[in-house]
Amino acid sequence: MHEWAKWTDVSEEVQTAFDDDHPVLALESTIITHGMGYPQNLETAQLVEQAVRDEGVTPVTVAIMDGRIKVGLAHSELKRLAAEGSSAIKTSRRDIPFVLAGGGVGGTTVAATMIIAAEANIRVFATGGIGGVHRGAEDSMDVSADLEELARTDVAVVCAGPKSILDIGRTLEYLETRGVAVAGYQTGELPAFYCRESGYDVDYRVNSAEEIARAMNIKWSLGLRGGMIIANPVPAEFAMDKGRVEEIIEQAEAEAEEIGIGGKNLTPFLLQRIGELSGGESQQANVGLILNNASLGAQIARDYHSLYNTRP
Ligand code: PSU
Ligand code: MN
Repeated sequence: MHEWAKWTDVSEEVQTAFDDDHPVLALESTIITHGMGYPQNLETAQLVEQAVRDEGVTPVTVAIMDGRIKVGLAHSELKRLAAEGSSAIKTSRRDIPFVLAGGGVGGTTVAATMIIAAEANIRVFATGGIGGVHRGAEDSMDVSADLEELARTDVAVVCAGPKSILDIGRTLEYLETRGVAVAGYQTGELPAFYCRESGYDVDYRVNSAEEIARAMNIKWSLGLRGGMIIANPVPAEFAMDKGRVEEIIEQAEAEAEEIGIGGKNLTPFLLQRIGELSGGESQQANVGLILNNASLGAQIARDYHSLYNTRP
């Protein structure tokens, strides 16, 4: 028997949702610790949680604090995590045991959040962007652990598509190989985070939260392990110009290479430089799309829960 309960604290709000058989939506925390600066990260995290509650769903922000896995954070904990920022450990699958053993604080990535959500029997998770195959991965072999997690862990992930710091074509090929479908929410074209278009098709266009919930249920009731990606385009009013995004990303990539940034530091470095180089425009887009994903994620969580209610 595994001992998740021994290492996990469930917040009061989330425990009440579990007890009352209320729908829940998982949220990650690397975006809080490494994705934005303080206090914008705290404000965004609170707005995201509120957007989920507004849909009648309980938000479950996942993190590690003082060597404990947190399934849901109290307000004071969320504040502490946000203030900790990048001095918290960016925690993916490989990091979980060491962050717990060291008694530290960790912002959980998409991969780690999926693992913890699945253990808590939470099937839907919303975030901004996922990791993927980095540009130049044919040399660096930098492929995010998020993609492997999507292949093995039963959680549906709502995001705004892969950010173009990634090699989008190779990311899609990798996902296809590992059996992970990419569904576009009300679009046939894969969105690319800051932009609504990427030039790539999604595997399936889905038009409603209920359609996604049905596909999730069929997948897992057939024993087809793993997650799926629901790509939700950034709202038009926050979308950035594709040419400008491309210029900024190329500059950020060149700087990363020059300074020799790699491994787990690459994604946070690129995100920070994009924010600086875009003069705040990217942050606005980031907040807009995350809120949009939180609402859609909550609708999917609600439909999946009301149709297939899987909590024991
Ligand atoms: N991409 C984004 N925003 C993010 C991340 C990725 O557009 O905040 C974060 C997520 O937490 C994701 C992680 O799981 O970075 C991936 O890091 P890496 O590429 O090192 O696997
Ligand atoms: Mn990486």
